[in-house]
Amino acid sequence: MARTFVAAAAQLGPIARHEGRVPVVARMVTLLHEAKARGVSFVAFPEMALTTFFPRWHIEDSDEVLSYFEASMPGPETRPLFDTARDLGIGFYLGYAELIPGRSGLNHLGYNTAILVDSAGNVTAKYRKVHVPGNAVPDASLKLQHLEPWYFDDGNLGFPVTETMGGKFGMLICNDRRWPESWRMLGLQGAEIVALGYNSPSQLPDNPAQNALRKMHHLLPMQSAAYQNGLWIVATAKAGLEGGCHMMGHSCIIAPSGEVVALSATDGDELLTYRIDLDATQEYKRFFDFKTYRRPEAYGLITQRHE
Ligand code: CDT
Repeated sequence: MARTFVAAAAQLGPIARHEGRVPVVARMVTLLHEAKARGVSFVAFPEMALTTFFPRWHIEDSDEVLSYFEASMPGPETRPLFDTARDLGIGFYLGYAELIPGRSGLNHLGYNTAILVDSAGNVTAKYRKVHVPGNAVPDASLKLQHLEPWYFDDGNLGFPVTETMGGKFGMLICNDRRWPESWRMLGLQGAEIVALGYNSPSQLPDNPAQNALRKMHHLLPMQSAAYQNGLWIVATAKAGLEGGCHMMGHSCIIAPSGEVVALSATDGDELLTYRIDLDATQEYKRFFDFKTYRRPEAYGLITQRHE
C-alpha cells in the first residue's frame, strides 16, 4: 500500500441480541464492496463488530455467553469477510470477543480484542483492550449495566505498533480513547495511523449531567491525541438503538492536525472515507519532537501510581 491511500470507517448499525454472525458478515461484505468502489485500501470496523454489545446484560445462560465469543479467527462464519477483503485487496481492523481456549461459564471467558488484517488476508497484529470499563460484578441497582470486566480479562499484549501496508499502524478499543496514556504508548512507537472501534451509549443514565456532552467527550480526547502524537485516527462506531440502548454514531477520521476530516451522518451502516497521507504526520511529529522536549524523568508518577 502506498503512503497515500483512502481509508474508511465502516460504521455498523445495531445488531439484535440473537441475530447471529451470518447476516452481520453479509452487511460487512456489502460495505467492503462499497469501499472498493470508492477506492478504499483500509477499512476499520467497530469494536465487537460481529455481535450485539452483550456486556450490557447480565446473561445467566452460559451457552448464550459463549455464543458471543470467537474460538478462532477467522472461523467458518467470518471466513467470507476475510476472503472478500483479500479478493478486493483491502486491509482491515476488526474488533471481536476472543475466547481464551478452555474457558466457559458465565464470566471471564476472554478478551475484548482487535486485529489488523493486511490486504493479502494475513493477520499482522493483535491488540487486547487494556482499559476495560464498567462494573466487575452485576449490579441490578444501576440503570445501565456495563459488564465488560465481568466478561473480559484485562488486555495483556501492551500497545503494539506494526509496520504493515506501508505504514505504522496502532490499534485501540473504545474506552482506551479517553486515556492519554494509550495514545502516548502508540505515539512513542511512531504510530502514524490508529484504528479504533467503539460501542458507546449515547446517554449515561447514572451520570445524566454528561448526556449533553457525550459527543464532545468522544471527539475531544481523540482530536487532542491526533495532534499531540502526530497521527491519523479512524474511529468506527456500532451505532443506533441496540438492545434498548441507543449507541452513539459519530464515526470519524481525524487528521494529525487534530481536525475531524470525516464524520458519519447516520446511526446505521455507513462508510465514511478520506484520502490519508501518512507523511502528513511528520510535520506534527517534528513540532512536538519527543526526543528533544519530552521529560520522562519528570513523569514518574504516571507509571508509579493509579491515582
Ligand atoms: N465499549 C466501551 O468501552 N464503552 C465505554 C462505555 C463506558 S460507560 C459505562 C466508552 O468509553 O464509551
